[in-house]
Amino acid sequence: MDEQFPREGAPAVAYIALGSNMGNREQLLLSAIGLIDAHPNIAVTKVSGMYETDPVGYTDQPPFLNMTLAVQTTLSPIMLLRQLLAFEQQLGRVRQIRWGPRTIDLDLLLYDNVRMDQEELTLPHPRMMERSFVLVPLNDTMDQSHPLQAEVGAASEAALLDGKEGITLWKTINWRSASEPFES
Ligand code: X6L
Ligand code: MG
Ligand code: MG
Repeated sequence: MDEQFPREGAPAVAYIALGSNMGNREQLLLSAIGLIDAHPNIAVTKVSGMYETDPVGYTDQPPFLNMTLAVQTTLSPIMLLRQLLAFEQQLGRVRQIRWGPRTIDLDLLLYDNVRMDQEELTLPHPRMMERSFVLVPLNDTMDQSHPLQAEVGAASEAALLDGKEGITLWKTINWRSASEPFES
């Protein structure tokens, strides 16, 4: 089987979290969206707002811009993950300190209703429900019909309301895909 085209039938819907806190953060996020959408087997269907967020984990670093995308893809979860890591490399990511500053971070959050726990990839992302900088943008892009939508919506509302999470809307962007989403 061709590794690049492992699926039959309708494309999967996946959600990807983006983060940057080095260099021209906004341009890096826009370049990442461009690379992702230009891939022949991935189409960006929704783009969240861009949020400026206080760093968590390792807090002595500059603020992040975070956002999320909804995509359609015919790649398998593992092939999508590997492609995201390749895009990080193309955008100059150098892994230095754990949880330290990065030009671009691309995390696979959800892939259809797939649950898996492998060394290379765990789905859903095991820590997404604890991270407001993921949940707030994710809520912008998640379908009403998604099984996690209510939970993500409530957590995101709480995070924005109490204001202690250090998340502010930076800007909203209009995304017009260069390619049509796949037929479904
Ligand atoms: C205790 C221990 C509490 C560790 C939190 C949380 C560690 C998140 C790592 C943690 C802990 C992470 C981003 C970030 C990072 C980002 C913002 C991580 C990995 N990435 N902060 N910190 N946005 N705002 O994308 O997510 S490092
Ligand atoms: Mg991350
Ligand atoms: Mg990552």
